Amino acid sequence: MKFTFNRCIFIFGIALFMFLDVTSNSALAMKSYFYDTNGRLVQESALTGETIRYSYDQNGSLISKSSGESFFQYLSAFSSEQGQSNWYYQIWNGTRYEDMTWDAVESRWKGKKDWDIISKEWMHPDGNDVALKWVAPQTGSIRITGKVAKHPINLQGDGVRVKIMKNNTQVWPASGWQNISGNDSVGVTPTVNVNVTIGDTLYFIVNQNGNNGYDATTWNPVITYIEKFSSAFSSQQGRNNWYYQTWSGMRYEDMAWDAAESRWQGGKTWNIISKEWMHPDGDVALKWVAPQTGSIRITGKVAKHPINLQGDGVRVKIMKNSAQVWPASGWQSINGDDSVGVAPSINVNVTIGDSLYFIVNQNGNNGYDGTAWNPAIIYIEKFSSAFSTEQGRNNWYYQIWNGTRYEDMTWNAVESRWRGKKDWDIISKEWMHPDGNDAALKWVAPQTGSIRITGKVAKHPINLQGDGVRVKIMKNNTQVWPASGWQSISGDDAVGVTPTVNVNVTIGDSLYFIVNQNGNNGYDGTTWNPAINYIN
Ligand SMILES: [Ca+2]
Ligand SMILES: [Ca+2]
Ligand SMILES: [Ca+2]
Repeated sequence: MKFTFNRCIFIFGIALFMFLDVTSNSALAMKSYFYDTNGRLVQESALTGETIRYSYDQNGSLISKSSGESFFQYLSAFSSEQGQSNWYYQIWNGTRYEDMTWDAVESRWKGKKDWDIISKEWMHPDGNDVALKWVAPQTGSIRITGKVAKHPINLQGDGVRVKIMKNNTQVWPASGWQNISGNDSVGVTPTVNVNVTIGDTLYFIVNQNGNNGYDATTWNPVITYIEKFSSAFSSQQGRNNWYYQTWSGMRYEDMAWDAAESRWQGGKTWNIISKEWMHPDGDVALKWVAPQTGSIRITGKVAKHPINLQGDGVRVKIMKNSAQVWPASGWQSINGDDSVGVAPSINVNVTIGDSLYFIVNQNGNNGYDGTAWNPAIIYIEKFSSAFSTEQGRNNWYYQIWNGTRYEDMTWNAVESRWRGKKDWDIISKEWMHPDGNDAALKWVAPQTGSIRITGKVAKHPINLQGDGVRVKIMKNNTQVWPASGWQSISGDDAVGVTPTVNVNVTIGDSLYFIVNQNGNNGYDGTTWNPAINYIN
């Protein structure tokens, strides 16, 4: 059903509009809105990829609004701007990637040679390979899908060869090229899972094979962040970083895949983990192994399954390795008839290889103990993912610098933003504004190591006037970017700059992302979305 629905959208096309969301006081959220041909909103995506999907019945009535996984699709993101929605249009000349240029007359991208082309519907190589590039806006695990095939009006010639790279490493096929023969309109659909760090680059490359006659190729890559367990569920242990286990009281043991029932089966009859529910016969445990070091947020409701609302209930907890992380101690009880359940929201620092266990215990007996638990895990180094109403939450603080010292701002619940001493000392999720005082985002290192700081800073699109701002990054009392003085951002600079800085930090070190008003404070709304990742 979902497939059919999506397919309709793809066939008839999606109109993409970007505008400023002014529906709330906090305002100013840059989002992309996707509509179907009937003008119904079908997807709402923040620049980080955080996505809400809307579904409708045949009468056009809204039937669901759900937080989807962060989701990036080339076809709906196609743009006349390099980098828009994280996509770039390039050629590979055998030595390096080069940006294509937009051909406004033909509404498509062109490279150095006549038939180096990327349009919304097809790619065409010409000696040079053509490459669709996608840059990861956040750290996490992704799944890459999307069919590649010859274009229906070019079903001749000696075909093309395709592959997917992550930075300089090939991720699909295992080696060499995937051949697509000249008349192959069916093509192939890769399914590849890859861990990415913010800033990592994927390339979807088409090579002409032999000659370039009739080489138009359709490729619609789809990239989905799969931190949510239900999106990552698999019939293989360890796939997407998830494992399916039982806990004997002494040790964890892998379950076995039951192909007939499409679920995991432990040693006892009712030790079961399916995509929709877990059932203990003793304890069952979902295990997630951190693919990289960083700070994560764990959410996701746990409740009794709707068809098992009887019995003496279950008990649940979350462990990191052998230390309990939720609840504070003991177990969280879920009553037999509790279909509402509880939704933990926990922030934890992990080192690559750390294990999280989501454990369900049968409590009393195991009658009717089917339990629905859909843990979601996201890395929260990116400020926009970590923004909070609490100082220090997710390691971020909201401050002013008054020329002498840093002072905490206070949360304004009405406006959903942080406020300092003066009227325009403001930090919201989407923008910062100085007012005599500098506005300062502070991040405190949760562990010792080497980090990379990235994330664009620019004037906010609705404040493109005035004498601009000045920005810098400090580590404790030492400036780390720019080399000295300030980085100026002129009043109308919506493009801005993206620092890339590597710094060693010791646990407890503070980084400050500082915006100074420069001259006066008129129109000084500034977007800055720092991303911090441990790189060791
Ligand atoms: Ca060819
Ligand atoms: Ca029970
Ligand atoms: Ca100014």
